Amino acid sequence: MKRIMITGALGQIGCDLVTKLRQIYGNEAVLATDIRMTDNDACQSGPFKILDVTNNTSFYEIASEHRADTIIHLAALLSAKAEHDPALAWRLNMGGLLSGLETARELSCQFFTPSSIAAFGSDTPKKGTPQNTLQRPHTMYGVSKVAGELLCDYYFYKYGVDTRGLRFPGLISHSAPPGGGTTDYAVDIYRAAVSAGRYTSYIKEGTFLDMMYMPDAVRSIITLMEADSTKLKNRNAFNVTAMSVDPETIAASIRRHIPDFVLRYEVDPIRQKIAEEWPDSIDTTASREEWGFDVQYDLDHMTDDMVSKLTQKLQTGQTKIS
Ligand code: VAH
Repeated sequence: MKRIMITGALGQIGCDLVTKLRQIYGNEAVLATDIRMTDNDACQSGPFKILDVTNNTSFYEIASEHRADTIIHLAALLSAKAEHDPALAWRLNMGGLLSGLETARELSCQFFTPSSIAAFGSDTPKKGTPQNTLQRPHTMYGVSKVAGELLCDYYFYKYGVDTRGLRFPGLISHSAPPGGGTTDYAVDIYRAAVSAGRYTSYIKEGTFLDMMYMPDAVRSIITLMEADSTKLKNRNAFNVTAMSVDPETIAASIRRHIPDFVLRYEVDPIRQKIAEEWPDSIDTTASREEWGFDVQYDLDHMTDDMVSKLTQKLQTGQTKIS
């Protein structure tokens, strides 16, 4: 990776990934793009372009002008929003992916796009979910993730495009608010705990889901993209996770800092149904063996950092964090 173009740069992963890649490769080497511009650091600290990823011509022209050798394609509609408008989700998630893959093919770029544990369905083994197993999701987001994994495989085998991807769990970050996912509760709970000392969860107690702290997710993308291509057997869909938690386990970790933290429940049936489709805990053997995946944050280490960073933001009035 030398000259990188990122789509969806203002999203939850994009905000942290742009910052990290610019630290490593230099501001000018990392072009951030998104459908809109904001005062976010991704727009201010280096090159930024407005891009509708479903516009194939724009995607190609912007990548070519940047002389990109790597495309990191993050723009997508997440699970809860996708269930609200499945047709839009299909157009954006698959149309944008196809534009990105065609651009990567024509410009000989390396290509990364995330899959998700949402690529598994209710018939998939829930504990220790294997790298290769049944994938029959009943959400539009999950369908687009399975189709995306297969499309990226196709571009590798048909055209030799160096496509790579990770099946991410829920990702937790203090930098960017979540954007329409089902696991967003695991971000909101920290923001609410620090700002108000209480949170009402839309996901039921006992609903265990895989999660990962954003610094580990960003490091995983960079490690995978720099790995030896000849060693990647599962290249577009590596299972990665750091922990399996439910609202109660996160609350217990938060109470190590905020002893009076109160957790209540108002279950959202739509997002609860989505969450119950997903694994409790996935197996990461292939990632560890094929490209050296590891994590630096367990639940308590993540909580320590989240509470510290969000408290700093609250005290300095940096952002409205609740
Ligand atoms: C979502 N955060 O909730 C995303 C993620 C595994 C969940 O793909 O839709």
